Amino acid sequence: MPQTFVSTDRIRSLFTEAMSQMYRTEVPQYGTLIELVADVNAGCLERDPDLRERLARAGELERIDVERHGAIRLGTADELFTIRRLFAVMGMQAVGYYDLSVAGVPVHSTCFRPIDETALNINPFRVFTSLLRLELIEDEGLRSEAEAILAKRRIYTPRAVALIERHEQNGGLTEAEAAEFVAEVLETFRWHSEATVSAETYKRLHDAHRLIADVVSFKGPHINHLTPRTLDIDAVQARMPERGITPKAVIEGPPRRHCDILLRQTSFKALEEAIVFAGEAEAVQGTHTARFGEIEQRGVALTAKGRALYDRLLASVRGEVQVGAGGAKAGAYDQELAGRFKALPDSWDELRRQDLAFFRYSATSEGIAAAVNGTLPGDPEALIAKGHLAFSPIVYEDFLPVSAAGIFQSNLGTDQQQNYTTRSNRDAFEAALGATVQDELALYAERQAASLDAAMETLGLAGV
Ligand code: OOG
Ligand code: NI
Repeated sequence: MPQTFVSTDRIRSLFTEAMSQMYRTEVPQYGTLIELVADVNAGCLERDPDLRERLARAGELERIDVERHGAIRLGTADELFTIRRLFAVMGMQAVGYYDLSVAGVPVHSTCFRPIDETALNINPFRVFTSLLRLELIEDEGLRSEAEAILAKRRIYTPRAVALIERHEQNGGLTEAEAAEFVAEVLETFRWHSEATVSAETYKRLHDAHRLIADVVSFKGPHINHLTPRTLDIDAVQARMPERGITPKAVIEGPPRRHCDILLRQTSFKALEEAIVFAGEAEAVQGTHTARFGEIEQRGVALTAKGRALYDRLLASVRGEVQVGAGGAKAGAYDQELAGRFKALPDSWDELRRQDLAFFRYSATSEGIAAAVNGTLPGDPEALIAKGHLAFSPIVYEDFLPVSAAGIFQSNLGTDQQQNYTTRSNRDAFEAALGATVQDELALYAERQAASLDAAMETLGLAGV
């Protein structure tokens, strides 16, 4: 009898739900953040019936509070190689290369996410996945010690690996296998309060870089945050303290605008958690700071041209105002950001005309009716002007390296912004991954082109 496989989208949704449940139990403050986000989202929808209507039509209302991303940090090339195969079971592929050494964080990263539009609409859950770069540790003795510790651990259960292989061989998993797979992979992302190293080793790793201690000292790559979507990130940021949550000093990314672009995100500071060190006859207590909660608000994906303008404006703001430790100058930073970003057009039509952002085109019902009665002009601009062709923003599905660095920094105990010179090593990352990472801009460009082709065909203008 042929087996029936469940869709990769379904497995990804089961996984998202299981991770959310697990993380809320592990980090109660995250549950508080989720409640605040739900309250703010509900308020937004009440005040803005148009927004509610738009989200309802897009089928987004029911899953507004479902998490949009999480993050893990891996220790070895083998771990990265296997995580690619693991995420493939859930329809997630590596998109983009992020070099975080620019921010003094010894990792490089990619984003595992679904790529086609249908899958993104069903559940866009992504995992920002970093690989530790031990070659950036200067102390050779410490480097080889860390390598030896990492070489000994096994972060995937044997059953998870067997199910990954089954997926690869059979081309899918059955419902029962999918449920088992999700339960097994949860073990990889679970928090372990028992360190695998002694207090003394932990201290040396920690002194080299807090992040090195986080990756090397534990049994697995605990999920370090989850991130729901908010409809008003400024409101959530402002109201965190009401609920006893300390937000990072500034919201990362672009300022608040009428037409949202790229990604805005902010987090609450990582918690100090009790851990137990290994080795000694008596359990030695300590603390570790790694896990936090984050929120995100996404806007339109920018073209290479739009992105270059974004990068230039952001760099000019950061050159002018540096947010200090403890959040000094946060207000001045926000003001400068809002001011300088006036140089980036804030209307959908301008963003489109100036080729700054990606859009999804569709034939309007008026256009379809007009096409029945005669031939339409072949020029998209003319079609838009006549109301025959409509366009809507394509959502940015990826991450921003400067923002990611800010999130990392804040959760390594400081809000201080630092800028280092780049030492990127994409080839080594892809060699470890066992695949090339996909180019996010090419993915958006393809979706825009495909939507325009389809719309033109619907209007009887194929091949024009
Ligand atoms: C990942 C930080 C990056 C984001 O949203 O930009 C990130 C980490 O701290 O491991 O998640
Ligand atoms: Ni994040």
